[in-house]
Formats: sequence, structure tokens, C-alpha cells
Amino acid sequence: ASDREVRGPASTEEELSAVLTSIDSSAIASNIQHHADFTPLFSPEHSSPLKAYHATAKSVFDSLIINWNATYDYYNKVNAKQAYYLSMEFLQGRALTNAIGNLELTGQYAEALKQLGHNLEDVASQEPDPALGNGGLGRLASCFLDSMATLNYPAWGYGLRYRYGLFKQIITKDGQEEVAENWLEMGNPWEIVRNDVSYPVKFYGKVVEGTDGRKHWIGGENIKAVAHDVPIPGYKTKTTNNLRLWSTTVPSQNFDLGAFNAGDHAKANEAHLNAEKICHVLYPGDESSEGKILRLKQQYTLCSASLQDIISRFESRAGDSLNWEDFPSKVAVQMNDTHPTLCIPELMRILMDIKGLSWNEAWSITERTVAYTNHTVLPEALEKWSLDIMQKLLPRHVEIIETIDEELMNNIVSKYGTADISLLKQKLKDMRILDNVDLPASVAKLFVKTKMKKGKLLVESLESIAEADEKTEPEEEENILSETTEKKGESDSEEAPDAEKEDPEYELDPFAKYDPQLPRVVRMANLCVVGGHSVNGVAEIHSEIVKQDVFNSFYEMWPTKFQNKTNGVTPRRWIRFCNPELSAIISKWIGSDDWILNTDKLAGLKKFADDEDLQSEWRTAKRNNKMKVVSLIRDKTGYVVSPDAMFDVQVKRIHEYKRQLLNILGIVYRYKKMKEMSAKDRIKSFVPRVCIFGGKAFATYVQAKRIVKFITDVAATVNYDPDIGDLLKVVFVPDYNVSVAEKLIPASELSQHISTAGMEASGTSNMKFAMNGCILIGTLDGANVEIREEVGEENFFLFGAHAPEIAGLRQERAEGKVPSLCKHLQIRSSSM
Ligand code: B1H
Repeated sequence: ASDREVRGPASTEEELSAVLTSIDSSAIASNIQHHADFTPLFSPEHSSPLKAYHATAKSVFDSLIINWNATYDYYNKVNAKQAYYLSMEFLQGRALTNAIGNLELTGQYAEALKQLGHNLEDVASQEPDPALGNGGLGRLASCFLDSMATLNYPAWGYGLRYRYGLFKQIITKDGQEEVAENWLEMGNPWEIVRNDVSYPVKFYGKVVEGTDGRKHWIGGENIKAVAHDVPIPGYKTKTTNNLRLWSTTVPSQNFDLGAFNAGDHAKANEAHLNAEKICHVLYPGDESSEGKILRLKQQYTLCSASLQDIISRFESRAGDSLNWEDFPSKVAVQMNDTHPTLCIPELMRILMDIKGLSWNEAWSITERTVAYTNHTVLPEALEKWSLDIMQKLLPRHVEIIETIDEELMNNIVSKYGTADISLLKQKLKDMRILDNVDLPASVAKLFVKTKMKKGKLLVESLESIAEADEKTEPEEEENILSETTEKKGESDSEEAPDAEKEDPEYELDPFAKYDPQLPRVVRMANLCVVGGHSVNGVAEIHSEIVKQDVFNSFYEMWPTKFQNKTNGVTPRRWIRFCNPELSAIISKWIGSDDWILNTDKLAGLKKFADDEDLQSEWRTAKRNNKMKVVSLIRDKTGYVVSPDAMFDVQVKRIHEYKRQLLNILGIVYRYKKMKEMSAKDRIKSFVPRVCIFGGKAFATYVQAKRIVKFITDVAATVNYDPDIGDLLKVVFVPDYNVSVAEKLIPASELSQHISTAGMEASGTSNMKFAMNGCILIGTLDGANVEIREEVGEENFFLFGAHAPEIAGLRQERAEGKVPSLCKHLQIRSSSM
């Protein structure tokens, strides 16, 4: 059915069945009716939009299944190398409009629903918007899935099927309140439960050495991860990939029937609850240690179940010619940030303890298989796990991590040597995976000083250090322990230790010891950089900061590991489907709709930029989109805003570094200026604006919640001020999510991307706004830099200090100086 040039493996043969474009609307209508009649989830008497939605979704799902199965069979048959995107978050947004759009069946479905007395838009709006992600990171994962299917790449997503996604945000007079979002309440027509695809996942227990020489992880708590599959259709292609989400339950034999029959119902259900709570919520509050353990269990469940599944697929596709060396040429595991870091020790564990490979074989395979995307350089956001918690929960993985850490240290020692001991210390400090953990004997011996004084030994491991020292070659010893060689020579003498003689006492450099006051932690990002073959940042400036700053020592060690992959967004969801009117105008003027597959083609509009007809069509589309937002704002906030005012939008997670506070303070300033003027001057001096905010604050992030409250308070003051009228309105749209974004972005005229330079890794809404004909005001941060290059400086309001200036400005502030206004900070009052 597709006439586009096919590029991937999925369409190079005739394996895949045709996309069902030939289906006409009456066939679709009877299919929808069939589902409404024979799978009645709701009372059969009347056909509500909700019932119509479920029946429609089932009918679309039928179409997807054919291509989905065919895609799977094809990958199996050709044993394609498959990419796996492991992510704790997928912010999929609604599926219906996207699926029929990608199948090119939107017109037919609209017509079919009309025949059944419904309207497609109303029906589509019945779908809950599953919030299985926080923001940019989760949405990026979903955009990648769409693009990979569209490009016919054999690629799957793996994630968790949270029972409740991110909270629903309610705005009250006290600011943000969080309410559980039960997105599965009415069932999910877009998934298939694969009860036959499940894997055991273990926590706690202990490690024993078997007679076979392998390590065995035994006992503990055992749960079962069950696959739920969601089809990911590509656009204008037969390729339909898979998003596999795990839910957790108990292995069936675990129900304590005895306890139940004895009346102890709580005890009987304990194991169930314990297993199922792993997938209850997207981000369990981790202030408590229970919350931390749950989050770690989530991460491990994702890694363990996904890797067991990937490995079993690899084995079954390899058949009789199974060769583990082939693994990296058949499997690529991309870790979306550090949340799936446990993939590294888990793959090592499976390869060594279950498949019987040696450490070196397993390490080489692991390293070539996994890769890591970094999404943040904020120190507080770099994941650190308590070693003590991890040791209890995943004892075998901690052993493996300790060995990786030790090998890393040996690498560092051989690269930097011991001539400059403070450099060596610095490198170990920067790069070690374990932080505030004793150096292992093999490394600690480099930091031993010996004294001849009697006294209490300082560390228990001294014995092994002494042993290690005895084996050290004399030249090396001299080099390492130059200050103390003489004294050590005595201790190494052949003479039997004499109790009467002064015993040598070894004292460790404080560097080699842990501080019992501080927590011992595993630095997940360091493990990712060491264990993977590739590390990428998500925009040019961010990737530079990754190399030059946050991971500089690693960059020095492995310069070729580091690369940039600037984020992107799917033009299907973010122009074609969310802004059909603008899309039609673009296609008409370009003379083709191939820009939907290749956004470079949008440049074809350039030559018509001054054409008044295009401009007028463009303005009409924008105004129609604004009218929809006027209704949305009225419905959600009660405020009535004018579609003739400029829509100035800042929508993203609420965070200090994103500087919603700066935006709202600018608004307060503007409001005060207005109040100082006469009505006549006011109208002359200001362009009418509606300042729209949206975004959720993390539930325990007090400062962010205060910003939300402040914005809504400013709104309540400004919006009711009769002096101001339509000149200024401030709106906080509650519960910002993908479907709200799909309405706001096409209606925006100015959007704010004003993070402190160097803090926002990329930002992705900036791309969506730009694609919908909205002008950006922003700092030189994240992908703003590249967007500004693309759209041209004249179409971007540059704002704020540059990244390299920030440290100096902070320093000046800390010293109590008023920062010198650097050249980028000069604000003309007329631009307010
Ligand atoms: C981004 C996160 C993130 N970076 C921790 N880091 C989380 C970190 O639940 N957690 O623990 C969740 C999310 N998210 C965002 O990723 C960046 O801030 C954006 O700048 C970037 O565009 C996006 C996608 O790369």
C-alpha cells in the first residue's frame, strides 16, 4: 500500500501483509459495530462516546495485529540485529489518532464513526492519556519508537506497566495537589497480555559457590514479570514494532492457601501485594528507605525481565548455531539514562552464572552490547544508590560491580602510574563506580605508609595488604612506596616475626579508607560509562559538557566512546496529527506531503514566505487552533481569554533551572508597568498577551510547588483587574500532559525556553513549537542552540548569559557583588 521508497529490512521482501488502506468506511463501521456488539465492555443499551472509543480502538487493533505479527515473523526469519530501548518511562500519549494516522485511515474512520452517529474527535478524546513518564525523557522514548518503526528499524521498547502513571495535577487555592491517575480503570484496548511470556525475578537471598565453580544466587524473594505488548505502528509502512511492558505478580505457587484458610487473609495476600506493588506507580516517593527499595526493585525488574527475554529470543533465533560471541552483532541495548544501569551486572550475571561464560568473555559481550544516553548533568540528578541497600537486595550484582570497579581502578593505575600520586587520587576519585568505599587491597597497597611504632591496626584488610606487598616486585615497590621502602624492607625480611621486636604497623592513607559518617554509594552513571561502548549526550552543547566537565576523566580515558545525538521529535504526532490544518497548508504549498517523513523538506516553504496568500492561510490556521485553546482554558480554569492576544507559552516540568519563576516575575514587572500608565498609554505600549503556563512539580519538590502557587496567585490578581482587561492574562493550565501539549503547541505564537545556560540537556518542546510556526525566546542552552541555527537568528529571541559565563556570575554573587552585566544580559526596557 505504501508508495514510498522502503529502506529497512521489513519491507524489502513480501513478508508483510498490506496496510489496510483499501478498507472503506462502511466496512470499518460494521467492524466497529461488531466490536460494540460482541465485546460489550459497557452497557449495551446506548452507544456512548466511551463505548464507541473502545469499539473503535478494538477495530484499529485488529488492523495492527496483522502487521505486528508479520513484522515479528520477518525479524525472526531473517534473524535481524535488533535494537532494544530500555526505559523506565514511555510517555506514549493517546494511541487512537496516532494509529489511524500512521495507517492512513483517518478519513475512513472519521466517516465510519459519522455513519454510527459519532464524531472522531469526541471519540478520540475519550482515551485516557497514559502518563507512564515524567516529561522529556519519557516522551523522547515514545518519539523514538514511532520513528524507528517508521524507518523500518527492528527495534523494540522495554518498560514497566505502571498501574497508576504520574499523578493527575489538580490546582486548588493552595497550589498543586496530586491525585492518583487510574488510567487502566476502563481497560486498555491497546495491549495484549502475554501470559505465556513471563520471567522469574529475584531479590535478596545469598550467593554461594557451586561445585561447578559457578556462583549461585539462591533463596530470597521471587516474583514473576509478565509481558504486556503494545503495537507501535510506523507511518506509511507495514512495520509494526513492539513495546513490551512488564507487570509484576507472584509465581502461582506462592499463594499461601494455608494462611488464607486459617483466616489470616492479610498474610495470604502479602506476597501478592509485595510483588504487585513494584508496578503500582511511576515514581515511588523515595524519601523513605521503603520507597528507595521499591524504586530499585523496579529498575532491576525492568533489566532482568527484559534481558532474560532478549537472551531467550537470541537463543531461539540462533537455534543449533548458538554462539555467544554473536550476541553483540544481534542485540543492541540502549539505556535511557542510568535507570536501567543494572542491565550491565545483570547481563554479566546471566552470561557467567547461567550460561557458564568466563568473566572476560562476558565482559567483552556486555561492553559491546550496551550503550548509555545521558540526559542530565545536574549533580543532584545523577543517580547514586546506597551500596548497603543494593547489597541486601542484589548481592550477586554487588559482587560483579565490585569487580568492575576494581578492574577500572587497575586500568586507571596503569594509565596514570604512581609518579604523580595526587593525580592518581584525583582520577580514582572522579571515576570509581563505588564512592566512599574502601579501596580493594590490590589498589590500597599503593596508598600504604608504614610506621615502626606499635599501636592498633587501622583497617582490617591490612593482612591482605601485607600479603600483596610481599608479592610486589622490588622495583615497583620502590617506585610506589619510595618514602617507606627502607622500613618496609625490614618487615619483608626473612626473619620470623619477633614479638619482642617492634612490629611494623601499616597505616593507610586516609584516601584509601571510607568515612563511616558518609553513605557508601554506587555511582550509576560511572558504571554506565565503564560498561557501555557508547555514551551520548542529547544536544551539542550538552554533549560537550558531558565530555569537558561531568565525565571529563572518562573522556580522557576513552575519547572515542563519547558522541552526540541531538534529540528529535516525531513530525507525525507533533505536526501532522496535532495540527491537521497547518499540515494541509504545508503540503499544498510544498506540493507534496513528503515532509512528514523528512522534515528537511519543510525548507521548501521558504520561497513562499513572503506570499500573502500563504501568510493569510497560516494566520487562519493559527487562529483556529487558538480558538480551541480559548475553550480549553475556559473549561479547565474558568478564565476567558481573547484569541486576538498573543499566546505566550511556557509548558514543561516545573523546575528552578527552567526558570518559570523568571518568566512570572517578568510578567509581574510588566503588570506593574501597566498599572503605572494611563489607559491610553497602556494600550499604545503593550501588545495584548495571554501568558500560559503548564507543568507538574515533583510531589516533594517544595520550591517548585511554591512557584506553581505563585503563578496561580499572580493569575488571580491580574486576570480580575479591570484596568488590564485583555492586555494581560495569566493562565496555569492544570494537568499538563501529551494531549494538552497537542492542543497548546499548535496555538502558540511565542514560547519560552529560558533555562540557565548549561542546565537543560536538550529540551524537546522547543522543537515542537518551532515546527508549529511558533517563535522561541530562549537561552543558548540544550537544543535551542541548534534550533536557532536552523530557523535563523532573526527568528529566535536570544536571552540570558552564556553557559561559560555562569560559573563566574555565581562566584560574583557568592562574594556578595552585584554581577557585572555581561554583554548578553543587557535588557532593553522597551522589549518588556
Ligand atoms: C531529563 C531526566 C530525568 N533529564 C530523572 N533527566 C528522572 C531524570 O524519574 N527520574 O528519576 C526522570 C527524568 N529527564 C530530560 O530529558 C532533560 O531534562 C531534557 O532537557 C531532555 O530534553 C530530555 C530528553 O533527553
